[in-house]
Amino acid sequence: MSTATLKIAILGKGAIGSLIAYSCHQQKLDYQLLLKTSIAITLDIETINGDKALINPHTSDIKSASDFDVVVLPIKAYQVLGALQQLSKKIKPKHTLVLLHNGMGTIEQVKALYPINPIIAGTTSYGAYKPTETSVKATGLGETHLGWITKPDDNASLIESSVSKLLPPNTWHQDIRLALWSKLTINSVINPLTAINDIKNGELADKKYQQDIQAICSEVAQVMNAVGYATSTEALQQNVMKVIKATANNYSSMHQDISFKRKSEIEFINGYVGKKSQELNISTPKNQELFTKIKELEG
Ligand code: KPL
Repeated sequence: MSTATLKIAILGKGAIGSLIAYSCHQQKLDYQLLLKTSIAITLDIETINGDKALINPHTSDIKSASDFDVVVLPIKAYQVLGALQQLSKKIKPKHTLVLLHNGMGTIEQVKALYPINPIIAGTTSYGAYKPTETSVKATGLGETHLGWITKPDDNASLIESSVSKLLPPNTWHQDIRLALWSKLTINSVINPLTAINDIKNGELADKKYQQDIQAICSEVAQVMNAVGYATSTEALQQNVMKVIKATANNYSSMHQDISFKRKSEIEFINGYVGKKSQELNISTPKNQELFTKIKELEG
């Protein structure tokens, strides 16, 4: 394994997966896109600066992927397990798995399937959407938080430098779970409230939503404290309000999922808060209420 030969596989051609493919293309990295079928595709990318590019990534059928060192999973949380099962014949214990999605709960699933593999978990605030099947428009230059869940004995820094090229700038965390909880709180508030009220993120700054926001943050703070992360309702709320302002013009991913009648990530967001709270005997009725409402909207 050397930097020049580190082979990257990217699962799917979702918005973030396509941005990663573009990043690999620009930096001339050795990469392939793993798709359900290995059809030739041209991805039409528009960056945040308005630059446009057409790229023809090397694609492989997920079941007959060429060799790789690192597989990046920029897919929805509920797709992770199924995708890894489909890839199971190709995944060897030395392969690094990179989880990159909203919500929590997949680390436990992946560790159960691949107890030996190096695993990186991450969260990114890059924004992008797909106006068509093969076009991607970046809506925000974000930052990426990454950390090892299972660190390999060898080559960790080589893998880190390679993964750091995908969606820079990056912060590597000793304990990525804290960063994941922080993002989970943001998503527990913004995603269901924007979807239920059919609004853009920025509208959540209105006075009428503050009681709900406080209730969600208070429940998440109790769960976080119980799992060992000292925080307060106020600290979480302040952070959520910052993101509401920074992403004021966006429709959240859950708003988009519900509007386009797609499955949402609610089970891995407010559902995860609910699951953890049950294990810890903490009551989280607001998160439960939002979970139920989104499930009804999913139909
Ligand atoms: O991650 C997001 C999402 O929409 O899923 C936020 C941060 C809420 C931005 O819209």
